[in-house]
Amino acid sequence: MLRYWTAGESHGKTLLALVDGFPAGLAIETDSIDADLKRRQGGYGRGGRQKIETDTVEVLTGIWQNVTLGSPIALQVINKDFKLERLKDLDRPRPGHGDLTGAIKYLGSIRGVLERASARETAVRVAAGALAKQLLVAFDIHCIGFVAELGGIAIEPQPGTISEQLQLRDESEIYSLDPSRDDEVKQLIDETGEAGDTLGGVLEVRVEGLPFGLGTHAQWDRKLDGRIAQAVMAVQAIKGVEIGLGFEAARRPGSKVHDPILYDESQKDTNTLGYSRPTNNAGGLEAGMTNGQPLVVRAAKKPISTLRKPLESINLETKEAELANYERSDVCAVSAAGIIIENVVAFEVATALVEKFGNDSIQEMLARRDLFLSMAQER
Ligand code: EPS
Repeated sequence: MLRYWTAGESHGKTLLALVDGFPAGLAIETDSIDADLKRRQGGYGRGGRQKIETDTVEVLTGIWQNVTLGSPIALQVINKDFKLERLKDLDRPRPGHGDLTGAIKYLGSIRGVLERASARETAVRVAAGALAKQLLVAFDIHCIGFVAELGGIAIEPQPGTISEQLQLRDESEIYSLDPSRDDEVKQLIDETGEAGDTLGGVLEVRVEGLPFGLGTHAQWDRKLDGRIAQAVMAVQAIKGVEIGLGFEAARRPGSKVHDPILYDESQKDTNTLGYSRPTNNAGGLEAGMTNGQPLVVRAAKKPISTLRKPLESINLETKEAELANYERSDVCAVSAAGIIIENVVAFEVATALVEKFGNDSIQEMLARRDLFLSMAQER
């Protein structure tokens, strides 16, 4: 079983991810983990914190001479803005953050909840996902996460291969797949920031090169669509997840939803085993299993809840009506969320990959993948 946990507070000493069940024998490049950490810090509309931090990963355990050992891998991203001991508590909870509910649930301070609820923790989720992506690349599986909509502006992705689209995303300050729309979106972010407000958006993740049969129909908690939905929904500020057509599938008749099945023998040796689908409304998943088509996941991110022009709140000490606390924050972290969602989806795909092909060593996994493909071709 491949899994991970994280630890750390937003302004605490450090952030940690403990990745357990990662196969032995994979050469790891920390540079590509760092590249994703840098991307996560970027995107237009970020606040002052990102000028302080320069996130890089430190591998503490589980890798020797750049190669995974099959033992737990501890990843660390140190907080430069470590000041937790000096920080005061808040008294006026911010609507939309965990402040009020957390202080009541734990019978404690707002600070004690917000520090862990903060999206700062996603730095190490990205590190764990970027590690998992290196496992996926060994199977020629590639992922991209991008901004499909920001503050109500839809940005149609330009078509292309994943590597072309990754390049396009790097050209966009919004991390969309159409950099020509950047100015319009940046203007909206600027105007919103000047008004003391914040913006949300819609992220899309695509994963290509998936073999048939990752995940299973056989038990609810092992269905890959369910696992992806949990991982994505568990990212800070995500309020909705769709796979393939998502909610739109509910509005159409079956003939306009389901993807017909075609066969072309010349493609028998590929991951698709020769089966093609003229549409991919299922988003690559049927009955909780990958169906040889690209995985398509979308997520709705709400606007950041720390508003420079705060909403009404209650002072928890006096119970008097007052405006919510304001702490330095971002106007828009939608672009960063595209990177985060890409990495959490990648981790779930890697989890399903090791469930299908084992997780002792990368060599055995690849041999088992080849054996499975040759057996499936004969099916
Ligand atoms: C966050 C508040 C801000 C964000 C933070 C998430 O941090 P700070 O209070 O230090 O300004 O910038 O995100 C990050 C620090 C990050 O690295 O993504 C929050 O309250 O959720």
